[in-house]
Amino acid sequence: MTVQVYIGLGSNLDNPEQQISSALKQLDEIKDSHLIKDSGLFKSPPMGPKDQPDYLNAAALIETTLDAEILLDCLQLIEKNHGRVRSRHWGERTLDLDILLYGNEIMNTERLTVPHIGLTQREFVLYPLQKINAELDVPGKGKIMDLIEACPVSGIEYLGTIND
Ligand code: A4P
Ligand code: MG
Repeated sequence: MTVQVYIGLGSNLDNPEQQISSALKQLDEIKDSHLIKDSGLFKSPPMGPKDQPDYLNAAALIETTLDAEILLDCLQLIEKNHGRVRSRHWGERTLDLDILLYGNEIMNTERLTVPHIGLTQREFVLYPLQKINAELDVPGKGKIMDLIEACPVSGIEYLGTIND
C-alpha cells in the first residue's frame, strides 16, 4: 500500500543548503519511494544549545510502500552518507532526517514516535509542513494552521526555493 510520508530535514553544518538539496535527491532515490514535493528552505535560530550556527530546515512529502522502520533505516543511511556524527543532544549536525508523519498513523515503538515528538512546539517543523499542505491534519494533534497559531514563536524566516 502506498503511504504519504512527511520528512523533516535540518542542517547547520558544512553548507546546509547543499546538504538539504542533496538529501532531497537521495530521498527520491529510496527504493519503492519517490519525492512528491518539498517546502523550500527556512532559517531559524537553534533550539537547544545556543553556541551553534542557525539551522536551515525543510520538509518533504514522499510516497512510499516501505514500512516505517525500513524507511527509517534508509533515512539513517542517507544521514550517514552526509557525514552525520552524533554528538550532544540537540547539537549541531550536517543532516537530520526525521519522519514527521507516516500517513495518518500514530506510532510509539522503541525506534519511532510518529507524529514526531515535539512537532507542535517547533516552528521549524510546522511552517515547512504548512508550505507543502496548508490543509494538513496532524493525527491526534489538529489542523496545521491551528498548530501554528498555538506554537511558541522562536523566529523563522522563509528563504525560498532550494537551489541545486
Ligand atoms: N526516532 C524516534 N522517532 C523518530 C522519528 N519520527 N523520526 C528515534 C526519526 N527518528 C525517530 O535520533 C535519535 C533516535 O530517534 C533515532 O535513532 C530514532 O530511532 P537522532 O537523529 O540520532 O537524534 P537527534 O535527531 O539528535 O535527536 P532528537 O532529540 O530527535 O533531535 P531533534 O529533536 O531532531 O532536534 N533547531 C532548529 N532551529 N532546527 C532544527 O532542525 N534540530 C535539532 C535536533 C536541535 N535544534 C534545532 C533543530
Ligand atoms: Mg533525528
